[in-house]
Amino acid sequence: MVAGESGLGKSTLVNSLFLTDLYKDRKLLNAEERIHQTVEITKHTVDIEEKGIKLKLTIVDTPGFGDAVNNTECWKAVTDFIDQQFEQYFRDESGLNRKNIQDNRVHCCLYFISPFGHGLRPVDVEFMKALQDKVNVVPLISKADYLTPTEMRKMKDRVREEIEKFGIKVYQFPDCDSDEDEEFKQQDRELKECTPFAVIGSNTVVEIKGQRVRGRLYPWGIVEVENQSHCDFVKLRNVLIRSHMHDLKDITCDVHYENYRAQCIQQMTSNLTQDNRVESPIPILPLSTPDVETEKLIKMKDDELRRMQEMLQKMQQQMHEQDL
Ligand SMILES: Nc1nc2c(ncn2[C@@H]2O[C@H](COP(=O)(O)OP(=O)(O)O)[C@@H](O)[C@H]2O)c(=O)[nH]1
Ligand SMILES: [Mg+2]
Repeated sequence: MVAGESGLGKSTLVNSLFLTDLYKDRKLLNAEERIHQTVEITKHTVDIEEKGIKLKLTIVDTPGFGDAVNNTECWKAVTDFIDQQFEQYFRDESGLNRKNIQDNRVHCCLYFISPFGHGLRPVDVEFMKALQDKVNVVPLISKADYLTPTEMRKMKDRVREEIEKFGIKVYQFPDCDSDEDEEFKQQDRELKECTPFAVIGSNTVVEIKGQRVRGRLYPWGIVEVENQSHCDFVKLRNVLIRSHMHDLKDITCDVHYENYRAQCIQQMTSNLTQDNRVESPIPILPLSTPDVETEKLIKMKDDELRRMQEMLQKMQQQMHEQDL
């Protein structure tokens, strides 16, 4: 998923990242084919092949904030969308056809930071905080071609410091195993030092020395999306679909989804313990069939309730006898 302010190049980057094949045989996109402003959450599914393994990747593009006059809670549509995917998964998991669940949970959110400012803005801090317990947040500095290498280094340092200062939980690249070879460890170190990744997106293919590459053509030269000395695009793509894809999925499943699931079960049980004659203010999730664990929890709560009622009756009886 991509999120962040409008106009930072989210849709363009998504195109550059995964939709390459769509444009394989074309030279330059004409005006009508250029990306339009994103006005609603849209999903694209692409088939990619990585080392002979076929993957179905879903990309969720979100309309950027900043176009509206009031940006209060501008992350709501995005966090709601993430919750909806968890809810669907929770229902499917509790249903009969548990083996064939389609996993639409959001495994990663690329959060775009503007290269024009001085680090994070308050809205960035709030947006990322709203996301941090629901999804793996990977912050990116967009439109890297706007900054010189020195400016970019400063910007990265600043964003890293502010993430720390404001206590924002972004995706943590896992430590690499101590038995890995030195070259791998070095690459891993470089990767971590490079964060937050600076990226450049482009929908156009330009020709450099007879080779067609994705790039941006300026009067003074060409910026190449996949040139590692121009930006971190290649690193980002590797992280997402090669090196860290499994980790992103694992964290989603073990941490973010578990959080959601625990909250759901808590809500369900608190609904059940309320007097059932009184209409519950929080609607119980209309699950098709509760799974074994949920049923166990419900039974436990029922037993507890029964015990409490018995105790209450006994106490009342004792009080009554004392009165007599
Ligand atoms: N200089 C520069 N411009 C970019 C880059 N990526 C996108 N743009 C341009 O920024 C504008 C907004 O891009 P878009 O992808 O629609 O942004 P979104 O609103 O975040 O989805 C378009 O004119 C793009 O061509 C980039 O990396 N560098
Ligand atoms: Mg867009």
